[in-house]
Amino acid sequence: MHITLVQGDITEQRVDAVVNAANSSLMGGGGVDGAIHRRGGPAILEECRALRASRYPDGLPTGQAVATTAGDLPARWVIHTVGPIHSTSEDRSHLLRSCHVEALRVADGLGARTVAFPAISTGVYGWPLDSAARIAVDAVRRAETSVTSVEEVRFVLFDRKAYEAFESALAG
Ligand code: AR6
Repeated sequence: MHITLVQGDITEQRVDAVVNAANSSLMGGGGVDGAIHRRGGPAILEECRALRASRYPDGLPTGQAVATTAGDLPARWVIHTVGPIHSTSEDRSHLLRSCHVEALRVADGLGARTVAFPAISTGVYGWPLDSAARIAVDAVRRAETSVTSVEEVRFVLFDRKAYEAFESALAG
């Protein structure tokens, strides 16, 4: 499996699956989540509503992942995961790690070969970039050792600062 970095917009990626930094409600929001629903169109929200009505009546728990159609996006699937809100009093890094591992597990189940991740939890959820980048890269590298159909994990970073944080994490 290759880990690659791109500076850009995740909604424009031609990959099998894009990962969404969602919230438990699965009903959309700002940041990556807002962009994915806007560009992907109503089919995504429709499947999210169905998931809430069936598997996740109380919402998708933090650290877990679930797939829907990608609607009008160039990707085939959106894998929604809920990152932890950063806390200075509690270590929630296992939950951020879990987002990456679970999203890859779902990708594997779908047969996805290329998967794009945003910098989960580093926007509205306030996780410091350098720390989030280390956790994300480490989680994906560990998952790499298990049998997986995923050939490329592409981190798609919105700005230069995020790109550089992931670049350092990859080099470390
Ligand atoms: N492509 C790639 N990266 C992006 C894009 C984009 N189109 N837009 C923003 N980013 P955030 P979180 C970057 O806030 O912190 C939502 O309201 C952004 O610069 O999207 O996990 C959800 O509904 C940042 O580095 O996700 C939840 O309520 C990173 O993506 C909550 O925000 C993540 O920022 C989740 O917060």
